[in-house]
Amino acid sequence: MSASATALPTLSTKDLSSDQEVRWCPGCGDYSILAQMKKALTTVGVPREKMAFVSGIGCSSRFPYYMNTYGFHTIHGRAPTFATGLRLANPDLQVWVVTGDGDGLSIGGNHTIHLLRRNVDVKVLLFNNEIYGLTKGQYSPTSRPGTKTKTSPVGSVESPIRPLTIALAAEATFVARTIDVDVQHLVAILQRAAAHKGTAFVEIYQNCKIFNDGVFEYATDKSVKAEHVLYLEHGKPMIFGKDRNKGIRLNGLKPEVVEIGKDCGPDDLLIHDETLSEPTLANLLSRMVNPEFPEVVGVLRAVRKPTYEELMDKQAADAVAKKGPGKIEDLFKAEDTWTVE
Ligand SMILES: Cc1ncc(C[n+]2csc(CCOP(=O)(O)OP(=O)(O)O)c2C)c(N)n1
Ligand code: SF4
Repeated sequence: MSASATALPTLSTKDLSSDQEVRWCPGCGDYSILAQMKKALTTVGVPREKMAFVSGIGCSSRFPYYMNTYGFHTIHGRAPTFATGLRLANPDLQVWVVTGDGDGLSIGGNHTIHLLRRNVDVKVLLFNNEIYGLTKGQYSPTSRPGTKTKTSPVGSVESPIRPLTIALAAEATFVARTIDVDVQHLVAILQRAAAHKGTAFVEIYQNCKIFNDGVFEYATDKSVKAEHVLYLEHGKPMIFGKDRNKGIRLNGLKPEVVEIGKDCGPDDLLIHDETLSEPTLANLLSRMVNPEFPEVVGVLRAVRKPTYEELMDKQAADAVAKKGPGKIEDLFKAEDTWTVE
């Protein structure tokens, strides 16, 4: 094989930028995610004509217009379904879904869950701003209790969905969280998602400057974030805090915040293992919510299981091996037909 046949394509962020004018509000967190996505994709070794972005409806769902790749702006909540068909029909495409908390967890919650349980090789980026941005600020399934909006003027009384807990309940094989303004972390997580074989689910905390400004300030403000964010690292103890003196210990089935040197030694802390096939620990991490706990960012779970495509290909190959190639006419004329009289 010649060297040129094996060389990986070299892309610049400019190659990945479309000629469309970006129409998000000034200061929207979506700008950073777009910029980091382009950076991440320059390193994954996939030509841009082999990448496709699929979205539903929402501000976040304008994303495909701004990428110089294939893109599909589809119907509200249905991006996972389009992405599944696209990927199954085009096994050499790298397929990304970009969705919002309303699009992916409210109208499209069902579709998201079924993509995850099937483990189709698609990467889902859920931009979580805890609000409906495009429709001008109604509360969403991830809004905190007490969130005041036009549709909840005296505060929402609903329990918010935890996106990562939902993904783990659907047995997702790659589950991660990152933050729009944490640029290096965001790039690294996008690269990990790109490399994962199977459905990757990434929740990105995204600031909606206009309708929910500062909702993740505890996790983004440099003066306080160390106390509220725990960076997960595979094989490392769970430590956080400005002085790196706090950690997470397991007390029976409950995680608890402890002070190192006062409540316990460093060896008593939980060690992060993203490869556990049993998702209970990842589930506990996904349920840690500010202010009681630091919120985790990083990869909660990364396991390899057969993808939907692999299972489908094997099933077809087994059927051909057992019964021969078969013909469509034989299928139509098969005995299992009914006559409606
Ligand atoms: C069938 C249908 N129902 C409702 C709407 C109105 N609608 C458009 S976008 C949206 C939610 C957007 O919120 P989110 O997914 O969180 O995205 P964001 O705009 O915050 O990025 C809704 C309810 C629609 N376009 N179509
Ligand atoms: S409404 Fe919010 S999410 Fe939508 S573009 Fe503006 S800042 Fe971004």
